[in-house]
Amino acid sequence: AEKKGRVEFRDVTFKYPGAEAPVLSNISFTAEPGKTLAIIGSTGAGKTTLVSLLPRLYDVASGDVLLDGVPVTEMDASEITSRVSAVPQKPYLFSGTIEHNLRFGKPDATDEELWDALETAQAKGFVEEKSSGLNRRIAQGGTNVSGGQRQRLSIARALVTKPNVYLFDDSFSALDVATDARLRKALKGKTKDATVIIVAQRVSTIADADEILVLDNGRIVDRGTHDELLETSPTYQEIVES
Ligand code: DCP
Ligand code: MG
Repeated sequence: AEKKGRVEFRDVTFKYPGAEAPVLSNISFTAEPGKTLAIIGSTGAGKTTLVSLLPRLYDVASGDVLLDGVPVTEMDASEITSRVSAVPQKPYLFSGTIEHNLRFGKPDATDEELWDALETAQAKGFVEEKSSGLNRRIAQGGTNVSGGQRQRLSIARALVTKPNVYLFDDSFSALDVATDARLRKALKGKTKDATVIIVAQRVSTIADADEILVLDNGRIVDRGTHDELLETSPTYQEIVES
């Protein structure tokens, strides 16, 4: 069967409600199933805004965001949620058990699926270390787990839903470089048929992406693979050296 999850932005411009200037201008790109698209750029460049347009946290001012050729503005919320899993830059956990948090997007997931997702997200050891396991309680806002653990549980939650598209907004930044690398390797095996879009701060996180978009001030200023950008993009070189 044909793989699903092709994401296309066509000349997208976006302004926050009430703002004068657009924070995104003329954004066009395609992300294909089985591939990883990365987005990098300085703080305030518009990365989070860009990835929030696919799950329709906001709608575009002009242009189109399409999922498998259909504008997301024509899809209902439940279809988008079942097909697109977003791990937000500031992941949230609910007060309740780890199990409750993981099953959020797929209530009928089996325990095996939950453990499998935890293993990929490098969070299995953390859950196993207490005898309460999946029944361990998370405080409201996830305040009784560390930032890195919150990120990994949030990644596991996204994996449980088995979507067509994964959006990771700076999801690996709280992890040490070795855990980041292990997690992304495990992730690769589990997301082979899906479209993966990764927003990152660290070049090491995205160096192996199929395509990298360099975002600056709401515009895509350069695009290519890591090796291509090292040759052609002063903005990318600056990020590499920072
Ligand atoms: N912005 C806004 N209103 C919001 C969110 C953001 O006016 N609710 C503005 C702040 C920035 C611009 O939009 O000028 C882009 O913000 P992003 O959060 O999209 O930027 P990044 O995700 O690239 O920044 P960071 O790397 O800090 O996460
Ligand atoms: Mg951001």
